[in-house]
Amino acid sequence: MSTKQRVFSGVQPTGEMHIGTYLGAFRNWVRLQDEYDTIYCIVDQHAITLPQDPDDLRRNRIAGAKVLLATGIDPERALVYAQSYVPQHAELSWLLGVMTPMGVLNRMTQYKDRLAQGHAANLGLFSYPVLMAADILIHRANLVPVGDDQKQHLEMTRDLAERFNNRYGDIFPIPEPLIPETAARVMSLADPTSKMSKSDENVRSRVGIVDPPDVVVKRIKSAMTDSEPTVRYDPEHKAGISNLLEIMSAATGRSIDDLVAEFGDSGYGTFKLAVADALVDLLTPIRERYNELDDGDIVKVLADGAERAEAQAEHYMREVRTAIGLNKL
Ligand code: LTN
Repeated sequence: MSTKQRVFSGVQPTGEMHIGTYLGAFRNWVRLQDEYDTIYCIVDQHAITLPQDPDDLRRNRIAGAKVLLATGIDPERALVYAQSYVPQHAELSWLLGVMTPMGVLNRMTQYKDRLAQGHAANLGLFSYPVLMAADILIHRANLVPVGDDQKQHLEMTRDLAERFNNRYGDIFPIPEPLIPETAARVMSLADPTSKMSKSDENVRSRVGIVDPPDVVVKRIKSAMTDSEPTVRYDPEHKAGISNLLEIMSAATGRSIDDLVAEFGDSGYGTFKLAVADALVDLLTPIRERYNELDDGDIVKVLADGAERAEAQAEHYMREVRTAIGLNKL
């Protein structure tokens, strides 16, 4: 077995993947393949904690995996599969659930946000972080690349692993967060004080990873800015322009200072076109690969991945069941 550290992360197959997810996560996932034993999971059981149309869910699962491969995730190196194909996730989630205090789940900010957004509370939405803990622990992952919004869930995962180990012996490694040096935090183009989100009803708030160039240009041109004409970095007073600077910096690798030096006085129109150009350059190879990939091949990648993931998960689950006293005699 490989001695590399193991990395696990997941992405929900809900709607179109946008540049925030690419620049904040996938781009880093691609790099991690070189150094780690990587597992990337399409977490469709998490997706259904909010209502999903069945056909959309099937479609989004394929499209999501296709985007992953198009960005450079290589199924020969990384394990790519869908959560629902591997029943051990749900099984371990139950076993961890009996060790999870209600009070801990009640304090989860994502859960509280969902309720504040008006979603009806359901048991799955409440225990979402327990399923996430199961995703990570089922593979004995050591490292988990997550953004700020998932840190609390990862913290809870660590606590659960420790509680389990204290009670039943040393079974799970305690997973560490992996915060990339270069993760961009991309904000909404329509409201640059909130994160770019695929659940935002306003499609003008985002750029899709596989959007064609004319759409990229249109979205960037219509991005909300302010009325003072200088391009400078000031997230508090100039959230829109600062977001565009972040995006261009992430897309080109150039520093914000460097961009401000070039575009400071060039006017918003010129600057926006430069941002759009940089994004088109970044996204074009990804879009081309995406268009070449065939749905049938993706279905096969997910099936093969699930087979390998299930074998690994089942191997570890035997030990877990035995530790708890739930093994078949
Ligand atoms: N909740 C995460 C997706 C997710 C995940 C995971 C991430 C589900 N299971 C395990 C890391 C590890 C999200 O919405 N970004």
